[in-house]
Amino acid sequence: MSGQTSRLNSGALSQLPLDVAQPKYDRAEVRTGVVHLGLGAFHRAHQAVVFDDALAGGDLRWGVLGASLRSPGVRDQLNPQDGLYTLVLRDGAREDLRVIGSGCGVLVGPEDPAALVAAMARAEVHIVTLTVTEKGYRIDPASGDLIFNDPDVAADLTDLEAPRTAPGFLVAALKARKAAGLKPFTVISCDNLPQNGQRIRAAVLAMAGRIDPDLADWIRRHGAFPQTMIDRIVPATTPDDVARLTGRLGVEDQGMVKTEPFTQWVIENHFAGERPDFPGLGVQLAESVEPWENAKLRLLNGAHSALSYLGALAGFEHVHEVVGVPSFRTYVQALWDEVETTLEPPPGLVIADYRNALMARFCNAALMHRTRQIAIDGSQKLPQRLLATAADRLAAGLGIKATALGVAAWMRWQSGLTEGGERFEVDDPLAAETARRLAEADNEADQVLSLLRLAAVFPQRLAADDRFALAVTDAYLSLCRKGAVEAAREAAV
Ligand code: CS2
Repeated sequence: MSGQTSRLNSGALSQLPLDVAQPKYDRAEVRTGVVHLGLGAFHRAHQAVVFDDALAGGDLRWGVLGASLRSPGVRDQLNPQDGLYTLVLRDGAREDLRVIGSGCGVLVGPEDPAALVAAMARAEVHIVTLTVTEKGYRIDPASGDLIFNDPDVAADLTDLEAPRTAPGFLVAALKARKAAGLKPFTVISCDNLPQNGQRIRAAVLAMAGRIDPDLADWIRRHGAFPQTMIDRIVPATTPDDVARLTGRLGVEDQGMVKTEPFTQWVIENHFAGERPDFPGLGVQLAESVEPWENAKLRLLNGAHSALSYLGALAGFEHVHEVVGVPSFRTYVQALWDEVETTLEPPPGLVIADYRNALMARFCNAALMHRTRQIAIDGSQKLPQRLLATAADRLAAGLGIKATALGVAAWMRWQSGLTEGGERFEVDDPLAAETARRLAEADNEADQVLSLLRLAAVFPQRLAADDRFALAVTDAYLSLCRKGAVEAAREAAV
């Protein structure tokens, strides 16, 4: 990126083009009511915007202190910009720009873990939100249990002064709050995990229970871990995006995020203390989030994953290109038909409309959403996105042809080779293990059986179901012999 152009910061706001929206509230008066763990693009394009709306509405309690639990990259993007960055909304030819001002600084967990714990323990913090990706929870995807033999979890259990994991930071900060006579903060998981609130609660209680049973008891009685459904498509920012925005702004914004107009957040109505006026900010509070979550994880994310593996195997780089291929488009409808029988839609959700809207979102060419971005960490994503549908359908005696192809496409992706012969690195915590299993198997059918024995991915009951093994094997053989486009066509018949 150019060192010539100056950066977006508070001083540059007055010179921005008039069609760029920007914070109208007094940023100097903003308090830090929220700490966010895992400050990626998704948070900046979603929750940070809601808190920015709260500030714009005059409630200045909801500034966000962001934390990276890994690298300092995002701190170096945002701190020199006084926390400011541009939200770029793209839909076809339309592009709307808005500078978001809710960020109150960025800390890097590994550099100074105690500083982050102290920040989370401050009385003015009422909410801790998380987007640490599925694997950041240190939970076994198949069982939902905290992985006690994960080296970082083990380190947190022996030395909570310098936590390394998301559950570790939460436990350390809750411990400090208890000692200071404060209430717990509300923990809001914003990752695409099933029952995300219950899962992070279970991980926190499991860790706290080993460290200090009284603390675990206090968290159990006073803590709140509402379940959420969270939705907005946020492709990774590219250097081209930054260059294009620099052209519009006249200053360089290294923290920009690009996204679609659609956004949705449903939160279980259960808080430990204060919260912003979520309903007034367009956030739905619900007594039960599960029906929303299942619909979103299985329809949107399930289709996203299946389309990404199939499309990327066939050499398509972006989601809108994949759904431009007739057989992939028909395949998604077949997948959604399968999913639909497993859902109990909540009041206010009409599945037919939801499907139409999803297809339109997938077709948004201006997003340039890369299939390989979605393909990351499939072993963590498969259970909630595709396997849950398969299990429910089989329990009801129904077929799973389209769902099985999504699972088979993930297996095929683990080979690290596209249909065009291009080698790529499989970005998945189980990549080494899946590569070994694929290499050691005698034939293609054995490859499937060997991968089905991955207990961290496939619940035992499903792996042991012959109907499941057969459907996935058929789909896998069809993929190997005929390629993704033809396999998708067959799966939709
Ligand atoms: C995507 C999600 O990368 C992925 O795995 O499926 O990030 C998806 O874009 C969001 O969940 C949409 O809300």
